[in-house]
Amino acid sequence: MRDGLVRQHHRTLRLLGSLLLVAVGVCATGAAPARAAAPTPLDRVVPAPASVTPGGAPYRITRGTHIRVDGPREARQVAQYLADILRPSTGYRLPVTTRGEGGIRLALTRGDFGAEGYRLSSSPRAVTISARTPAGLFHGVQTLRQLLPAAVERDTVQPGPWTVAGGTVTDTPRYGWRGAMLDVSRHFFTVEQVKRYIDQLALYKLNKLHLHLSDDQGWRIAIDSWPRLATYGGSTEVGGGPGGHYTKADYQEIVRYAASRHLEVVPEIDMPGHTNAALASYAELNCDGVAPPLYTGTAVGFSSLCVGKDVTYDFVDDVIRELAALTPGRYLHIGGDEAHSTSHEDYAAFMDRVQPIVAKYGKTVVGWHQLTGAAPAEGALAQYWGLDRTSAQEKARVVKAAQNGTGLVLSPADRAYLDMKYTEDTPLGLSWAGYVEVRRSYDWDPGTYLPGVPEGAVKGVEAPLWSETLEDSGHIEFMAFPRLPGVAELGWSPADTHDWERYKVRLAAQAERWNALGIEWYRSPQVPWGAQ
Ligand code: TNX
Repeated sequence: MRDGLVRQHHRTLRLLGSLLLVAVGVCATGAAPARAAAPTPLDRVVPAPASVTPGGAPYRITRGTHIRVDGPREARQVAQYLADILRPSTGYRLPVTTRGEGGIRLALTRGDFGAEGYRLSSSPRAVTISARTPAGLFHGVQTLRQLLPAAVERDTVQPGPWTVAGGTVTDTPRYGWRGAMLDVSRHFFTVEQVKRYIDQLALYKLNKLHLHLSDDQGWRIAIDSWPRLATYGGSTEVGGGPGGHYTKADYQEIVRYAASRHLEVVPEIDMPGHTNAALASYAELNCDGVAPPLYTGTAVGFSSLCVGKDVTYDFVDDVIRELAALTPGRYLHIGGDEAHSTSHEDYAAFMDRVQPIVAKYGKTVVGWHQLTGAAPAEGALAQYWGLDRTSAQEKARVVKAAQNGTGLVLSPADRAYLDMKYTEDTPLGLSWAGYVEVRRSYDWDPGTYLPGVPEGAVKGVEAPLWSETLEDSGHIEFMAFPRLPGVAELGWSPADTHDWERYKVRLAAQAERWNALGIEWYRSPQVPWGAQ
């Protein structure tokens, strides 16, 4: 009976060539499995959208669907990115066009969407994503992805149907800084591995990729004026493996790829501590003029640039100049944490000389929150990585700096550190900040986390992933999933959507997508995963 129907449609097709698109739509409808799953509800998205109005019949992607886009190259690139996701699994051509009615439409408009917001409306005729910027279109595309069945993420043809529930999502982020940090120093990760993580960050609407490019165990970026930093300082890693470094072309490839996913790269050169790799590469950077050996352990806080030597600032100037020239983004992170072998006076003096160098090369300083113990430059951001047990005095310094205009990025270690073990049984990760299960990493509010911090001082959140114990993409993913989407939601979603009971259900629904994408993840008992 169904075969007969299909044959009949095929005859119709041949007869009515000019109505090809319409006929294929009907044909696909007729051939759909009788018990097609209900489309994903519009609010089953992570991060939770700001506003959802369900209603009306769904939209279905068919063989005849086209992706219409008008506007600049960046907007067309978003359409192309969407096509690249949809084509392998649907098996449809999905041409990207500049005209035509219906279908999937990406439209740059003047609306009140903010710099990264969008509106997605879905009806039987069309799915339209409107935004003021290509970034907004891109985030809208991530929502569209999550509204389609998880099988859309596979790279072979899947049965469908490809239905999007009817209604409207209107969405805009709570914070402008929604970051993830990857430590490529303790273990080196290749450009391909970094790109894979970038794709995963994009799925949850993160917009900053902070790369921790140097530490005691390895210097990972080529600096022409100090070539041994990379060739020698980058030649090992924790455990004694071969390490590695990015050439300038590699780094630019990461920057370019991140930009194509609307993420800004924030490079970090950690100083004055965490610098053994540099000190080992150039004897003159040491106060005693003697280069220490390369370091492959995991202790912290034993190294320092020589604050009293002028050559130190020539070195910093060269590194920042070359790195700033490679970095189109606004920020440059100068680390500044755990400088335990630098006196307070030296630390403050060092930061007083280094911050103007960052400004000289057109960048804005970001530092770990110890920077608030010195004098943060005008406009600088401090990244808070304290935890519940951090001393009241240290917290007060951070709060005071925020009251005086220093912006904060929140990465509390006992909430947002993706390298903390979930439980004592977690095979990877560290536990100095305690165990951080999925609920703990999600269940806090960046807006009220540090009492006394003025409302506008919180610029956003970031999930750091330190790599002392992590060696490959599977390791990265196992620690990031499922906590990363929770931190992303804290950065994106309005505070009034925050609800663990509802979040855990939305989170559980993501697992099928991770499986389709081949992402490793931790099956936390706190989340109702169902059959996944
Ligand atoms: C603290 S957080 C560090 C890193 C370690 C990390 C391990 C911070 C600014 N410093 O050097 O890798 O803990 O969790």
